[in-house]
Amino acid sequence: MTSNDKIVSTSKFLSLVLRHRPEVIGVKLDREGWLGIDELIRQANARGKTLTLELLHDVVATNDKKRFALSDDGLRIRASQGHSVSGVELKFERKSPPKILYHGTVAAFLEGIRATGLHKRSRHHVHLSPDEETAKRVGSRRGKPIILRVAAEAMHRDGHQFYLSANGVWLVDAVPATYLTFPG
Ligand code: HQG
Repeated sequence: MTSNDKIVSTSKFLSLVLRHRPEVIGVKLDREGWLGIDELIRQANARGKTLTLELLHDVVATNDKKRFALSDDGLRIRASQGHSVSGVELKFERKSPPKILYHGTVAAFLEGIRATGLHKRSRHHVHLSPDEETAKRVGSRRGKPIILRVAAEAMHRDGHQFYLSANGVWLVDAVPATYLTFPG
């Protein structure tokens, strides 16, 4: 089995290529974010990044957030969500959300969020978590996490569309501040 360090560094590399900057290894994702595995391995290796089919399969199988998925025929790979690259639009499943969803962030962003709600910034959607624990982990990437509650059911009733990614992340275009509850 591949070492954890190798899995983590490969996962980061795949996030870069499959979500944000495929051009770093000279490849293009298709409209739905897929990239041929042969091409990915060939192009990565040509640029000095050791990548094998076995390593890719290990990363897909063990990834903590199930970030990557293989096509049914096993020939292509894509990120399940989190893209910022242009020209890619995954067909997410439209779904009615639960009453409450959560968003993990940090104190430095609160003033902006109170003023204008949650924006997607460089990604294609605002990401919301199904539970507080997950939101805490998302916020922790930037410092001490702050958890916001999102009145998802009310938002949906008012006409906002919600999507659920294959790996369980809830996605929306934006969250107006009126649907947010701030802690404290
Ligand atoms: C903040 C990771 C000021 C927002 C995670 C967030 C997630 C505002 C940051 C996924 C704002 C955007 C996504 C406003 C939003 N004023 N700040 N009006 N509106 N923000 O990384 O949700 O590891 O694009 O609070 O686990 O942090 O990559 O989004 O802090 O699932 O698989 O702007 O990325 O997954 O940051 O994280 P991001 P996120 P992976």
